[in-house]
Amino acid sequence: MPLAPCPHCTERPIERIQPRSIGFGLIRRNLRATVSMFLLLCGFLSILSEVMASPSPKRPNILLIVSDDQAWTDHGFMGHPTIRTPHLDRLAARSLCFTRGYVPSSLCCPSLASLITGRYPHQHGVVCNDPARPPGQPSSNFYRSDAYRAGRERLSSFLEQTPTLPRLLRDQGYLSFQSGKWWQNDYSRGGFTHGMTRGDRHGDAGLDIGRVTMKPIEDFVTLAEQENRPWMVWYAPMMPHDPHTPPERFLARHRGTAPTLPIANYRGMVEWFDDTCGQLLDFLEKRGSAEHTLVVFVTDNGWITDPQTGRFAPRSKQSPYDGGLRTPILLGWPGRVKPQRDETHAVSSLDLMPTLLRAAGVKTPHNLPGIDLLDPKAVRRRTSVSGECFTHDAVDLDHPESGLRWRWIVRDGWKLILPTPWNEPTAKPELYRIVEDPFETADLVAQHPLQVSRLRRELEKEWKPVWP
Ligand SMILES: [Ca+2]
Repeated sequence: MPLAPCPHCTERPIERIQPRSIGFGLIRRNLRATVSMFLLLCGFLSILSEVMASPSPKRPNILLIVSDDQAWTDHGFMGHPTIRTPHLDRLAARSLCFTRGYVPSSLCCPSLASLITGRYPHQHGVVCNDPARPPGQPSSNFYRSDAYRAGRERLSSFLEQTPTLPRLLRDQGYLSFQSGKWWQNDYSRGGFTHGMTRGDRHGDAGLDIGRVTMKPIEDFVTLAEQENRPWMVWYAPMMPHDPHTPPERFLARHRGTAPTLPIANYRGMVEWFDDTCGQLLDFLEKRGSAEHTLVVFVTDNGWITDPQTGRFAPRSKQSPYDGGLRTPILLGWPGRVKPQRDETHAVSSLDLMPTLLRAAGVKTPHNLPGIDLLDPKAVRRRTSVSGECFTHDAVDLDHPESGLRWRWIVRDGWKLILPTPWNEPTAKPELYRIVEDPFETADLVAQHPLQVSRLRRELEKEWKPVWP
């Protein structure tokens, strides 16, 4: 019976050969049939591989923009009176924009590890920036020691034991690229297929991104799209993080208007960072990739500039206050996510893992604490957001609770900060009406003891750490 011609080649229709007699004609016909079958098989395999590699409309590219050490207030779209961020403003205008976002920890390394695993630091184990340092040893010596490398190695192994966003995406055909901050040795340890960082503390060559060049990301996107593969980019430049060294074109306007030069330098850095985000967004638009790309923005932790020293002020980075924990969270996906500003619901960077996996059509690991931010019902149903802050250097990597300084929870407009007796022995619980008092000026713990007990119980339902 004649079969239909192969639509992907010019071969004649294949016929089933009936043996009639042994002879040259039969051999020739058999040979022709074998060649035809081979070509048909090649065509089939080629179609199959194309189907498996093609990004379907439900498998967007993912661009994850992670700013480093930036206060939630310091964007044009968040209402800052002086800082101009036209490119992130443009992204915010076309995004689902949560203004009340949080990271679980106000310390860089645990925050980034939570972002990429969707789990609290005590769950993935990366609770510190650095391993435990012997008393009295200067950090510069420690960073070159075997003990440091062994601790770093241990921390990286934790991320190999925990499902990560790039690893789960890779298993479904995505290519992924790490650039900027990355603490877990080689980028492959987190499951990235491509990247810049090979293992020196928090980024080595990866830290050139943004400050020196954007080309590695552009090259990666070009490569992934040439291979017809969906992609994910981790753009986590050390910006506006110090050193605060903005080019003059970003600094000039602030030099005369900021209260001090350190604040002017920081503001210039924010604008420089914004400019690099604009370069990325423009690049995607020019390539025609923007409409297939889900762009996310989040900050790893907050920052408030000390006006004199230029270092971080109290109540920002490494603190349990909103100056260290709060961040806007943006999700922009043209034609798929309705632009909207949500100033009501508290959300978390822990939500990004389930949100992005679901958007990519990838099965979400069970027991993740986060929700899908693109599901309005889930956003409305959730009652609280919480987190935990740890010491900069680990105390004991086998016992995450050993380095715990504070836990915190936001629920029903309240925020409770709960200090840990073994690391903050003189601190007391603090309670704020966080919506009306976003800078945490009026501690209401004495007036509302029942509220304190209620929120404490809520926290302890999930985890009740004890140490030693
Ligand atoms: Ca940071």
